[in-house]
Amino acid sequence: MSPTPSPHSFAARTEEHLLHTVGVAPAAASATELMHAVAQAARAELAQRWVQTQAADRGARARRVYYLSMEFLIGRTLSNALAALGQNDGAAEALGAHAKAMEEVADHEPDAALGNGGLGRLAACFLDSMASLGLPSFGYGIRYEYGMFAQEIQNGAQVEHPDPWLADGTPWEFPRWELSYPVRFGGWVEHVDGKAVWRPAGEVAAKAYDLVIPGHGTKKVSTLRLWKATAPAHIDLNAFNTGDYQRAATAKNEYENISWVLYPNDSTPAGRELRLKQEYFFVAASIQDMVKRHLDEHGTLSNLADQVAIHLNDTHPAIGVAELMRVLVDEHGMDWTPAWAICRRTFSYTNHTLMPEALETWPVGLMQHVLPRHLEIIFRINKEFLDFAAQFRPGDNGFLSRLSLIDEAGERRVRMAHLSIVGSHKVNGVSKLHSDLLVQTIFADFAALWPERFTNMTNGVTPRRWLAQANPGLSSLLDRHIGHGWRRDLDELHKLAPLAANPEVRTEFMEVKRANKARLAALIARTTGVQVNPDALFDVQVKRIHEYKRQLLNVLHVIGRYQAILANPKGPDGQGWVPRVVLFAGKAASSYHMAKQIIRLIHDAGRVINNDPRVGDLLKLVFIPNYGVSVAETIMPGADLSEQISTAGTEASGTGNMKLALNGALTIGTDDGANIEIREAVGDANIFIFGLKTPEVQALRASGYQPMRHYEGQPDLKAVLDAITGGQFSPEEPGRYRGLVDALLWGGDHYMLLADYASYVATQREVDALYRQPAAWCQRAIANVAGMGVFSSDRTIREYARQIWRIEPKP
Ligand code: 26V
Repeated sequence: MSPTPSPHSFAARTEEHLLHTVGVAPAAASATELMHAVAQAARAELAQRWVQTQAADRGARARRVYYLSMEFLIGRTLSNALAALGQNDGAAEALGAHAKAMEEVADHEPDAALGNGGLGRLAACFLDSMASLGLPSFGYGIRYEYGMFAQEIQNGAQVEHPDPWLADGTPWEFPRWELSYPVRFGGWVEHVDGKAVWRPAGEVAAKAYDLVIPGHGTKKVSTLRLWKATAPAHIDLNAFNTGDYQRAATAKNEYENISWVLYPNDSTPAGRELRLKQEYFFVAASIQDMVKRHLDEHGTLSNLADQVAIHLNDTHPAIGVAELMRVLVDEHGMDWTPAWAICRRTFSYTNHTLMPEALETWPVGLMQHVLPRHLEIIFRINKEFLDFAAQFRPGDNGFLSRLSLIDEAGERRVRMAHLSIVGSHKVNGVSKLHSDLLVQTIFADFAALWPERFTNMTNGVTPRRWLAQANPGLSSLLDRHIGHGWRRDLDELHKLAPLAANPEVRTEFMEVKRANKARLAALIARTTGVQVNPDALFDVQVKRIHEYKRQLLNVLHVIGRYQAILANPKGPDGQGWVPRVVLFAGKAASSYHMAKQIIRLIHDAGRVINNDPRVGDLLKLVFIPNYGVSVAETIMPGADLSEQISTAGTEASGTGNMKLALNGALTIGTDDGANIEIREAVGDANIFIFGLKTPEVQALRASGYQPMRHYEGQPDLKAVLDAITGGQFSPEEPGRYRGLVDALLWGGDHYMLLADYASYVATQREVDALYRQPAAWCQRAIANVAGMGVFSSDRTIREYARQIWRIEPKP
């Protein structure tokens, strides 16, 4: 036991909270109870910072940005909060008194997994940067009762379980009891004296819960305000008293289910009516909240666009364009034309994917049923827009029907991306390539009308979570050699570049990587039961499972390597095989059969390879279940090789590619998304780029791609596919992967795995050759870290702030 902490110290306050807030005898506190007590001590300081930030922003009559997003993948809060508050030592002192380490205690906090993948985690990194840059800002979203599903693997297959992350309460949220807004649905619209009057059929209350997002190196914070749906009426007591419990709860559930679940699907707009209600629910509450704040501070809405920037994180909140028009025109009596000018100056929109199936459209009939007044507003916006567009290409009906907010082919549908573009003053993609492709392909007609509206903001990641918190070993190396400044100015990493030639620095760097790999190996053993050798090359592909991301291409290489090891134990060039651990993690959308089959194949192939005594440590294939922010924090620092192998032109940006390179992994990747900019930043010699480039993919597709030619012309590839279809990895069900392989051979191989296979395998050989030279590998790994400064989300947010939101970040 350490000495008693001084009475007002962080440790003393933690001790107080154990007794008074958690309500346990301090000497008997468990790790979970300690986690709550430390969190309470931190919470008090966060509350102070929140109050001060609000007062300062209000006093300065600050222009604010409101970031609307259906997803915020925050992960855990404790370690990040302690670092931001400068209380790491205080917490260590508090826990030391109970003979507990921070890591153990922090592990007891559940992840706030309020997102599917890249888009949601980007929103979380952005909040961290907005807070750290002192940007007056709010994130607005939904307080899902159940976050992203928990993934379990049963017999090699994904099984989904609910994620009741709030079941035991969270120490981090601040319920704002007085903040509740009505959100209305359905009904009809009456037109009285030229004025529209919406007669809704139902109403639900949106209640605010705040999470305080602390800035680093500043006392400023940002706010993540999440809305919970509450029914207007309580349970029906009459029904209850007659024993009809189901009916008693019907009305309550019908409304409250709006904030129950995060749709675990990023490939199809799922859930239909409920999903549309979710989108409108959080947007309507958020806009009421901003309008109220604006009126409190300014007394008029005429200057709204001068004080407010609203950002649409993808099209999910696009209904906000129609909602703001409704509020200004119907509720505040503004004329249509000035209201539209305000809207256009207020909104901006980011697109995050070119995948056609993820571009949201809503059937006109459904919109009419759920939001009849908004549909009228959308029709009027569309009419005025098409009248305007017609002046540019008179008589070109194809042009107009492609631009229209309504897709008239088949069942009429509202195109939410078109609404977002027309209602915004800026539209951006998330990497240079992606932004170029947007204006060349899906938004080409809009770009012809309004070229100046389209721009690029390459994604970034927060160095506080993805380096300082996730990789304490590398952080301390950096602190010793280049100082502490990189946390708030990631460009400082440049100072590391010359040190790559210094053998002592290289040795230190390799020791850090080795320790991180040992930590990752322990996680692999704990979660999969497979023992791996930390000295093997750790080859990592972690991300949502999707055909375009081509986890299957990676598996084909692994199986090809397995066959080659058996055929040629001395290695391809007689120098033996470089031992490899190939690691996957990621979730498949619950309805996405192909993605689930890929997970199954990884497990089936892994079982065979990992148990083959002829292979031993030379090759291991593992899948860590339930990928999420916290798992990623252990994986990123332990990777040697980062797999970023999407078909060129399909991955909008990627951000895992940035996290891995920042932690010293070398990338093997295609010329896609942000990989291209990573290559520019770290230099051609420090990255492995392979495969078809975007124009080549386009040309091959246009000229008639024939995957069968690759199968027939490449015996090694044929052997791999034959082994899979022959049931070598699924002897109990030999036909299990027929569909997967048929999609390649007979289904057109849409993502061109077979076209890139030879180039991929050849490049993997180059990876092996370099890994055999530890000093040369290490030098390149260090060059990767040194070049990653530009991928800080602070840089991204500065660009958004200056070029889109027109808010100067405070130093
Ligand atoms: C679509 C839908 C449709 C309805 C059901 C729920 C849902 C959830 C997400 C999506 C779109 C997913 C788009 C996405 O996550 N894109 C990723 O965004 C990252 C951040 O910009 C980027 O790095 C990745 O390349 C991109 O795939």
